[in-house]
Amino acid sequence: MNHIKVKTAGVSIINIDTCASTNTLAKEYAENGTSEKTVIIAKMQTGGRGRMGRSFFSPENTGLYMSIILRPALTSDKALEITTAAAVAAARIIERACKSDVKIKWVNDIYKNGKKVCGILTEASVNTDSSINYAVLGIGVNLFKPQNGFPDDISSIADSVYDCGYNEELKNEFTVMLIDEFFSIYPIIGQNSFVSEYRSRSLITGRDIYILSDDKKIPAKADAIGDDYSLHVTLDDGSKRVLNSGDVSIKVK
Ligand code: BT5
Repeated sequence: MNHIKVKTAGVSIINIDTCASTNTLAKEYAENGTSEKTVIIAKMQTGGRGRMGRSFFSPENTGLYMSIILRPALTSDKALEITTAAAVAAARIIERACKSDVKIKWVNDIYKNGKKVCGILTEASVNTDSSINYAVLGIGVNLFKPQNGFPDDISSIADSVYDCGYNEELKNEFTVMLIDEFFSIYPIIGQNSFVSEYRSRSLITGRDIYILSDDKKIPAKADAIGDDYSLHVTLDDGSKRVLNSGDVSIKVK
């Protein structure tokens, strides 16, 4: 990647060829005192990570794999809003880039025409008084068609933002837009300001879903997203539940 220039003041970008996970690397930098708004971008990852121990397919000449070091003045109960702010920013920019129907699948995935093109993983280090010491915001976006296609286990659920092979200029342009868009929302995290947009972009509201928890797969209907980004559902027996994204994942039926 060529050197890119973002509008947001104070952002510094570290470009690397490869690493296991930019989130893991960013956490090491953050532990060593690296300042907020440092962005690590890798051309590929050998051990890209998703939530709950899942992996994120991150080959070269395919995607944007980046992690942003943040030091927000927030308590840990607001940490989820880093993910949801990034989801809103990513949805806006992906929509601008591909001009398709772009939705957020609770809580951290972006879908284009029903297929996943982006995943977000935020990892926070919390002080004993519950304030956030640092957070690492990891965003992975499938920008281009992978050279050898997506692996079998995700080929039916994954897609790319652009319907073409690798194009460095497009990647640089997208990266700049996404970083600037995220930092335009970042100052209002914790103020409940973008929950309505998050809701309006929700892929699952009103739909039949499965709740995935431990080894269980529980059918339910997704009713609404709460102000705290919890998911309100109705189970098949008519009972209501409020789900926390830290405890469960969901799958659209
Ligand atoms: C995520 O988790 O999707 C979060 C992904 C975050 C990736 C970024 S890249 C930069 C930074 N460094 C990292 O190591 N991570 C972050 P989750 O919602 O748990 O989804 C994981 C699931 O998505 C997998 O189990 C697969 O089913 C599917 N998946 C894996 N790779 C994919 C891809 N490239 N595109 C679409 N779906 C994928």
